[in-house]
Amino acid sequence: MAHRWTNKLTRADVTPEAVWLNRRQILGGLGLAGAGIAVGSGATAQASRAELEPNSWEDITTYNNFYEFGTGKGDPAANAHQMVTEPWSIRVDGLVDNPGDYMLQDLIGGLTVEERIYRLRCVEAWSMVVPWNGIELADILDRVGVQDGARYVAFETAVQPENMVGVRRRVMPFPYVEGLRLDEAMHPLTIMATGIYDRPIPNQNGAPIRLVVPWKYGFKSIKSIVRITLTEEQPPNSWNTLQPREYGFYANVNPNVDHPRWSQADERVIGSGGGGLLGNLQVERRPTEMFNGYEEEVAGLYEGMDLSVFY
Ligand SMILES: Nc1nc2c(c(=O)[nH]1)N[C@H]1C(S)=C(S)[C@@H](COP(=O)(O)O)O[C@H]1N2
Ligand SMILES: [Mo]
Repeated sequence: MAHRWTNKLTRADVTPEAVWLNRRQILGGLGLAGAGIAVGSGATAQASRAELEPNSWEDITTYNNFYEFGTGKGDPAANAHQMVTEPWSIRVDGLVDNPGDYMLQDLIGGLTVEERIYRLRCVEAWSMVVPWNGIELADILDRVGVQDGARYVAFETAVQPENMVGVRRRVMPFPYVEGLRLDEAMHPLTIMATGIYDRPIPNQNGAPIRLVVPWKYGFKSIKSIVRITLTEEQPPNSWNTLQPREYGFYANVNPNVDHPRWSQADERVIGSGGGGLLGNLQVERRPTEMFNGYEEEVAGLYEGMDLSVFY
């Protein structure tokens, strides 16, 4: 890769999880206990914000969208343990030099796993901050060899009807599919996550491997991927196919373009314990940022596109 990306959010932006991170050490500006964990100089300043906007392991793993397991926020945590994630193979096909059915480890083994602390902003106007562990998608694509003529990357989620109650109930068409333009897929912010909080990613969050594209609405970040296809034409994506008036292909986070049924100007912060309510959760609001706060890194990808319109 020409350049790797440097994190701006620190671990102090994430809910300190007792086992994993000692808040007093952060507040004291000290190092962290764990080997290989580095904390930037902004950590102390960020700590008070973290106390106002906590995101815990529990928030991240119990408030989910994963319609294969039902449409309720608690359904994935209740049902996703039924998904079989071992062995896991991923079909790589289309315009690649090395197509085939890869065992997961053969596809990602030896590639650099990094921690990426990203805000996840759902199109439903809530957000949380997640400390992912993952691999740059570009590293995987380089491994399989993208051919000239490929312009998009398509992704597909596993379908295990016997293990997925939402699939059996046909709550939407499955498999869930998504896609990125090749330059979006190759961007260093785009990762394939295999962990959270340095633990294997829980089933409800998309085990054993899912996409994370932090400047786009959460529905782009497709879970439990079993197929990656390099294409010349723009591939379909599930929510756009289902509701083209409401969900686009690009789906870049944009506070200035409202969803037809609600504002995107701000978002409810899961786990913030504020005065507002989201279902039975106490939440506060924060203003939504252009490209979810990653404008500096990604705006260049959309030069010449009219950002005041829905796409
Ligand atoms: N296969 C699949 N991937 C999916 C979804 C889904 O229903 N099925 N939901 C999407 C939506 S709308 C969001 S907001 C994120 C939620 O990720 P999380 O549960 O890890 O926070 O996953 C996305 N990926
Ligand atoms: Mo979402």
